[in-house]
Amino acid sequence: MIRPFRRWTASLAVTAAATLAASLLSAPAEARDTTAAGAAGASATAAEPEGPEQIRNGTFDDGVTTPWWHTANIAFDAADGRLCADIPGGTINPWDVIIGQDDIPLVQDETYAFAFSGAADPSRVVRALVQLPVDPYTAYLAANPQLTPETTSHSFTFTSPVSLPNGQVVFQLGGSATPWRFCVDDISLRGGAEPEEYEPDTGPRVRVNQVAYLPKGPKDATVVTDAEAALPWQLKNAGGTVVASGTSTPRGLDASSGQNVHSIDFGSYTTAGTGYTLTADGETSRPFDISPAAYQTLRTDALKFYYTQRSGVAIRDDLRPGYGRPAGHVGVAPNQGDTDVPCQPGVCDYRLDVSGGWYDAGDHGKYVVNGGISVAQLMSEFERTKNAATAAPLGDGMLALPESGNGVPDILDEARWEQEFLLKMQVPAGKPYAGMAHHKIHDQNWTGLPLMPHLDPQKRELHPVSTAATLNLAATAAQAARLYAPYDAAFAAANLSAARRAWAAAKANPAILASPSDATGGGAYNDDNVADEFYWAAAELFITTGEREFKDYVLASPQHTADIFGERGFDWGSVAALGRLDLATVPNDLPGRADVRASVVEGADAYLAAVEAHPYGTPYNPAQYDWGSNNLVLNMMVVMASAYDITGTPKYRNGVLEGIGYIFGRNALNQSYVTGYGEVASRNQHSRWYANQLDPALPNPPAGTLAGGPNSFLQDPTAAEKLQGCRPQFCYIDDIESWSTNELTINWNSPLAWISAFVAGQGDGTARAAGRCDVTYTTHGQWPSGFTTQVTIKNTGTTAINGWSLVWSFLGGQKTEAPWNVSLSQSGATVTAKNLSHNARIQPGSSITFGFNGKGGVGANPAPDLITLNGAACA
Ligand code: 9MR
Repeated sequence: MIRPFRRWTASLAVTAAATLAASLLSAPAEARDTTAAGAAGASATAAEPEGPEQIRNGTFDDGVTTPWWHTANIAFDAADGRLCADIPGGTINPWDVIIGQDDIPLVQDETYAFAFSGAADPSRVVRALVQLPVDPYTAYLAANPQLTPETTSHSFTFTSPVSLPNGQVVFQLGGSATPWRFCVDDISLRGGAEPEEYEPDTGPRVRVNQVAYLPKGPKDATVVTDAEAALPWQLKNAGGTVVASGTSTPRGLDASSGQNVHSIDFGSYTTAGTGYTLTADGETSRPFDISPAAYQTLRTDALKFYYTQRSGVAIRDDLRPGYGRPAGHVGVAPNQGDTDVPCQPGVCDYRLDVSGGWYDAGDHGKYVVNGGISVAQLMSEFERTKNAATAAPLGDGMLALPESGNGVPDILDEARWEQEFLLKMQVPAGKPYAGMAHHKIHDQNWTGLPLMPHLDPQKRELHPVSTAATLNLAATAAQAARLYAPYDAAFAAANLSAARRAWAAAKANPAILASPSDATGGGAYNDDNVADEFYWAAAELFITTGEREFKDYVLASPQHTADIFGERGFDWGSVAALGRLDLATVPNDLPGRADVRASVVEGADAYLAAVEAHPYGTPYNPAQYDWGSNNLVLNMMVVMASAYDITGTPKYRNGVLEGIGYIFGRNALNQSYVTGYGEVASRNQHSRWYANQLDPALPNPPAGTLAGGPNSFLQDPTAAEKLQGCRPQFCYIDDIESWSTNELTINWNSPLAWISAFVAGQGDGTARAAGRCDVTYTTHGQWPSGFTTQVTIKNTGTTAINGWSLVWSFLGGQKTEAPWNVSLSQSGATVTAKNLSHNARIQPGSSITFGFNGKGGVGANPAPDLITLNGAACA
């Protein structure tokens, strides 16, 4: 995976309908053209106000065009130190062709001078606007200067009737029957207040996990101080009584924050309670709990996030009070999709119904590669409940979904919403590239904020197929085939067939890469290395089917043995870890599986060492933080948690419990990155419909929404303006306009959900009890319609077992029948075996044996990794 950094994304483009509304509704404050060269015959008086310059890059001196954006029907360049574009003929309205700049602050009652020099060849009248960036696009200045082949200067003054952080300057250039060329230079908007220097409020210098520590888990904090020597600290309960004290450990200068810091370990204090504070160096931390309770709600909130991201269906206010909204993109005007979507011109000659799925993020786009990792992580969160000793059940009814009560675990209902969309993105049989998946579907042009999904008037388009998207489909469909088999055999079979078709198509087209420049109206999600996607898909297909072709591919792939747990974790573009983790944690018969499991533990060792080395306890410590750094932190914790599931060794679990502190407030900004969790938390994530910061009538993101997190590359204008020179941990701002540091996405909430379920499963943090049983589970015969299995339980403890209940899960759709020496019941893939009266008692050192016939299951039928006896895991 190699991804470009420093990409400026044009976040907005006005729409024809909305701009029409603006031009009808609004009257400019003043639009007097004081044209220097006299093209319009006006006087050459210079415009009045002399305030600070509000336009960024108005002179194009460096030959760069950022942060200017344009509609998709033109290209522009600044090669000769001014901005020029060939404007096509044949458009109808002025707003059919636009060049603009966003995020221009306007201050109410301030007077501004807007000026530029421009040329049109042949001559044209253009529209120059300073306006509200969203419907109703109110114009505060609307001018119609005439431009000629000879460059002329134009200036205008107006008084802003509003204060706005995100005003917009646009040149509307459409409406000409014939083509012409437009050039502009020295664009200036002077006036208003000097932009305030941004200084984050980081509160007290003692930094804690503001959400909660587990009573029996590790408890670490960080204090920012000039002191070189150890400092005394005190832990106080809600009543202010000191309940523990000690001294800090000086940690020196932390490069990720530029701060001199000490760490504090108060893990020996284990009493549950709320409202604790930690005091050191004269500063008192924000309050926190010592309790597992918050993680019980977070594990559901982090998953509930997905229902409100759903496209193609009305969000019910009774299920999410305050978040109900009409169905988005179901073909009801002004929406144009997604029930009958064409391809981009020249890409295909058919249309697809690609309605449904989740919106990717704060935009209305839907992208297969990002949907892929998201749905995979949700499915893996569920699959973990079948295979991990400390996973709490994820049942039906826990997420308040429309599907709640249907007998299927809610997390699978939610994941299915996306998986069904991914299946729809596959090219139908008989068409070119049949079996491949379209990379993405999104608006033709970027839309502005706020914009409810059902109000998006943009044309929706399918973009070309890609090998990466196709392999995402193969991997998730293969995983879905085994997980949904107990609940819906037809859906499982459809997934397996789609996965096989996708795999074959990807093998036949192994290098169709998404273009990095395909980023108008939606993200590019380009990835020029798909070896990891091939590996992930082969791993899932092998786990589900057990078939030779996939086993051979996995074993031959260099990805299988490569060190894939690097210092930047993994994410949507580097997915080998998804395959490796599933091969390690989901039962399968791969030769050398012990080495696969060992490789995960080795990766976890490196992350654990990084947690311990970092004074803020994060495993993520590159010199520069990436876009979505919080999801990288959380994915590293998935590796540590998996090592705990594999080994049962408490240090890996403790690494996770310490590492989450960084996400929940033990960081340089002293804030939690999860809405609704922690005393001070992100709440203005970039989103077109949770845009409360721009429109108080709209909500903030729901509780349990993760923010992208610090991004050293400052890839949006707000970050670039406010965070220049930031140390990595400071490269974040809780501002809705900062999409490169503060967006929300489906693939960032998925590791949050996974990890909060892991933490919730740890109860109060007491290390899990070792079982006193040794179980052998042997499938003696396997034939097309069934199998026969024998199970022996040996009591390895020192006292008699008197009555037993043994629990394990099948990989897929297997069902038990014809038991002997045992009473069996099954829910989904999970079987509970109970003793009969004659074999209830097992003496120390003795064994009992029972068996059953089974049927069903379309593929592999491995022995389970996890069998519990009376609640404790057997060896
Ligand atoms: O998460 C993506 C990040 O890894 C990329 O560096 C970045 C630039 O291509 O794009 C991010 O994804 C955004 C996508 O392009 C559009 N939807 C919102 C995504 C999150 O910001």
